[in-house]
Amino acid sequence: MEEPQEPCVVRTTCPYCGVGCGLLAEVDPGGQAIVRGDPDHPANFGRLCSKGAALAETIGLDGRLLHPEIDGREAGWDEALDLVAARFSETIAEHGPDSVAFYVSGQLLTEDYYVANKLMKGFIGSANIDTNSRLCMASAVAGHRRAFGSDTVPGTYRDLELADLIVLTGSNLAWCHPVLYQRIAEAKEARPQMRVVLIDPRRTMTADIADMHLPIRADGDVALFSGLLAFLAEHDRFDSSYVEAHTTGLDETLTAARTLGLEAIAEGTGLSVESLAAFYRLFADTQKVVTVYSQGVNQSSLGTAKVNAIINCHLATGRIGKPGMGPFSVTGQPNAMGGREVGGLANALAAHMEIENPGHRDLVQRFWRSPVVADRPGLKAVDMFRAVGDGRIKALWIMATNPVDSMPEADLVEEAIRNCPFLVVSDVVRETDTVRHACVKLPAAAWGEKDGTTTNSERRISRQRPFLTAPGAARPDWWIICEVAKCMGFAHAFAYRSAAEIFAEHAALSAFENDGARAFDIGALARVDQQSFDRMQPFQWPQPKGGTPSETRFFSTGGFYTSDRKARILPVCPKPTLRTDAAYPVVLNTGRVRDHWHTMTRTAKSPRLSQHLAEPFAEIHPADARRFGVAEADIVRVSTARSSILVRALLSARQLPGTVFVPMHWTDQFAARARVDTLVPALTDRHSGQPASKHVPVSIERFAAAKFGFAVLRERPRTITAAYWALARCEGGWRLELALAEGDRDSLAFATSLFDTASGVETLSYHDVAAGRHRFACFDGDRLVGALFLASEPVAVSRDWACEQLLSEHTGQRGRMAVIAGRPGFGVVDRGATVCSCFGVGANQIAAAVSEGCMSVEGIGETLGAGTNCGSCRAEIRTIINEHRLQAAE
Ligand SMILES: Nc1nc2c(c(=O)[nH]1)N[C@H]1C(S)=C(S)[C@@H](COP(=O)(O)OP(=O)(O)OC[C@H]3O[C@@H](n4cnc5c(=O)[nH]c(N)nc54)[C@H](O)[C@@H]3O)O[C@H]1N2
Ligand SMILES: Nc1nc2c(c(=O)[nH]1)N[C@H]1C(S)=C(S)[C@@H](COP(=O)(O)OP(=O)(O)OC[C@H]3O[C@@H](n4cnc5c(=O)[nH]c(N)nc54)[C@H](O)[C@@H]3O)O[C@H]1N2
Ligand code: SF4
Ligand SMILES: [Mo]
Repeated sequence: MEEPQEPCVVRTTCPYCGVGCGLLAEVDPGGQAIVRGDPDHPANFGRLCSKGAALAETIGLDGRLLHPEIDGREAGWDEALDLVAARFSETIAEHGPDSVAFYVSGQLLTEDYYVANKLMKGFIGSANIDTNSRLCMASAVAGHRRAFGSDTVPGTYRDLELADLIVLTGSNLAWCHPVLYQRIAEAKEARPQMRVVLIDPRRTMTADIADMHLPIRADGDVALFSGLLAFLAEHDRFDSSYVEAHTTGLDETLTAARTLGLEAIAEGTGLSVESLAAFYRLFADTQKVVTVYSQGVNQSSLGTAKVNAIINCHLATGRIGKPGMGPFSVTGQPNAMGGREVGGLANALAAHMEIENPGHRDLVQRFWRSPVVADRPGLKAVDMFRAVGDGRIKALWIMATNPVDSMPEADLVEEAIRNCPFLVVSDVVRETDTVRHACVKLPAAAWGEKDGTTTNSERRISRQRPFLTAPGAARPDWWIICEVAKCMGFAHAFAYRSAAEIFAEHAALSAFENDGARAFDIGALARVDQQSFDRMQPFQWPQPKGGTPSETRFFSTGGFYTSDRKARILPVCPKPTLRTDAAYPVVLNTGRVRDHWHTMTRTAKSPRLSQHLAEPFAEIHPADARRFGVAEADIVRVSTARSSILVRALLSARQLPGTVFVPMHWTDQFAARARVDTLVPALTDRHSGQPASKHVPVSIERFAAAKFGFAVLRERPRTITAAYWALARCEGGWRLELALAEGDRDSLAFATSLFDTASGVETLSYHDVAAGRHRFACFDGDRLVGALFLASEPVAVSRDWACEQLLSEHTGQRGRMAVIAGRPGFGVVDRGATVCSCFGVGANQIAAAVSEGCMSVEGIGETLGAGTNCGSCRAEIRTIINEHRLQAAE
């Protein structure tokens, strides 16, 4: 398991998604960070996606929280730690352990997570520690535990390459797990007989590799997979010896599933009887099937039922834990899985043990030598913030998550933490919608500076290693937590000197009195010291004492972690809870875009990543747009009774009629009013407590903009007084999309408020009053300070070209007037919206190459370079080629 490192090049792991790609990171002699894919890492074998490839652009210190702050003033660590410990201790002394809480994150490293959980459950004595994984993986965890008796992902990434059929349901793999998508795409190219089915209400970019796309109605999955179980029975596809030996519950489950006829399933899913039958036949006739699922499954009030409906089909056919077969929950965050291992959820203990189990509590307490162990589950995220809101929780510590933007009922969450008597936030960024409310801000070390481990979707534990020094007073999260624990009087149990020592303890606990009773066992690492920790190679669990590293799968021959060692096939109820009505007739679906990560605290630092989709939007089917009087590029208001947001309308036939899609990413830091979670009610799954973030009844209406605008600016504007705005970084400065409401300032006043027109700045302007067009450009010598284009209709100026003007020299009147003209000069091509972030290739360039006869993704790669680095844009390139073909055929 040991291998020497190349000098100066550090082997580490990507801090974004749960694929867990290995990276090679270094700082070149000029001080520039360089990040590449690690060719030897078994998750990616050198591949990267656009986000991983742009990591070096996101590690700058602008916006970093560099020192502890108390009530807005800079403080030393001693003062900050003493205060946090004192306020938590006082609150506990006065109101009991359940009056305090931690809200943590799948973006913590395992070692950070382990000590946070140990402090809360074993020393404070409450289980009020929950994590943003509640919004992400909780339904998968609950489904696994119900079916397998443990939270165990049976398969491996290799299964995705070995399968003959991959069913992707509720997963936009092309954008959210791009390297897994690339691995499947390559496997399919090598073995064209491999089939891919995509089940998603939207025709996402993932459809590019799908042989069949089933545009399922919101929450139709339970009915779909129940129908599949009945079909498999009818066509005699069950593996009766597996079912007999290793499962219980098939008969009842089948009886329940059979109550639904194909017609009713068609009704519940919105799919035709023919396409249902085609999918069922394909599944029935293919032995090697992997069903991959993600947030379209988990984030639902039926999330756990969906997970069990999927697992039922795999158990009944014995297609589990064998090469190329199994249900496969892909994790979102880099360490979602590690958090589950340490028991970071409020209803778990540590090392996959159960809080309700007295034997487990006793074991953990003896191992920790702790005064208490929480003896009942704590509050899950939604309930936790409610308890903050009504004053039951009086001291809250948030680490590595931004709940003011990512929790449902986000305005209530903000209100709750604003009024919380004592709020501590550990973050790497100084100003987020959450950090701004903290009494105490604690500066955490960021990716590149941190040392520890993460576990990816295939149970592979990899090292994150530092290659940069932590700036200012920033410290690793584990250190911060341990120092607070020491100040609270628990020094003996938190005296770790390194992440390696914490990891060794975590490994030892996983093996402690285990003897095969618990799936999670990494006892082989229990004696890891600093040297072997530093050399640790990525490995999959389990890795019990004495084991040698190998590829591991679970359950091919049973061995479940239930009392009788059998899996549970479980009846599921397909009744959707979603109700649209006349006032809120459209289903809002939320999720991710290719080049942004969650609340954009890191990806928004990269100009490259900010160009792909530079403002918040609602994807609307053209028929709905007609129905609601919305035109392309209008601003639309999306509303519930609770709140409303303003976003750009993108008309798209990829959207199912009656639904809109809005990304989760835009916050108050980057847009006027686009926090989509202010619309989402806190409706949760009854087993998992996971909120239904994908299905919200809403209304949409056109926002009557008095003026539309676009601006480029060298400096970030201090205030923007427009009803709609969205800021994004570009090379050389910022780009700003705008819409002014009737009654907002007039054009000139608005332009003046936007630019810092210090003395010496020359302003050119152009006005066509009749047409309602106004343009302003401010120059400082030869350099553009900013340009603003206002019009009565959506501004048609080339964004890409306008951004470039910030970098160009503008000599003479002619050069400056070209900016005011708002378009490239003669002979200069407008590249159009960025498609390939790596090489900055735009849609217009690709379309031009296609018109010149370049009809393949490879051809575009050869001509323009696009798609040849990380490959994340290959599906979009293919779409442009196909659209061109269609147009040519019309
Ligand atoms: N670029 C990027 N990648 C990321 C992230 C990111 O922020 N940006 N975040 C990471 C994290 S933490 C996570 S959890 C993952 C999430 O990864 P995914 O789950 O793949 O991403 P989402 O966009 O949230 O949702 C997936 C799809 O579910 C579909 N869906 C909605 N409702 C239903 C339904 O009822 N049934 C079915 N079958 N489908 C439905 C949506 O239309 C959407 O296309 O991504 C990870 N990777
Ligand atoms: N409507 C809707 N809502 C959703 C979702 C959805 O699909 N739709 N998805 C949900 C899902 S799956 C998820 S995972 C969540 C994600 O939501 P969040 O976790 O709230 O989003 P992030 O932007 O990843 O927040 C991470 C924070 O941690 C900080 N940070 C980064 N690294 C470190 C570190 O090393 N230490 C510390 N202390 N801080 C650090 C970042 O600056 C940032 O402020 O959103 C959920 N909310
Ligand atoms: S797929 Fe992309 S975001 Fe995910 S781990 Fe790999 S490089 Fe990072
Ligand atoms: Mo997630």
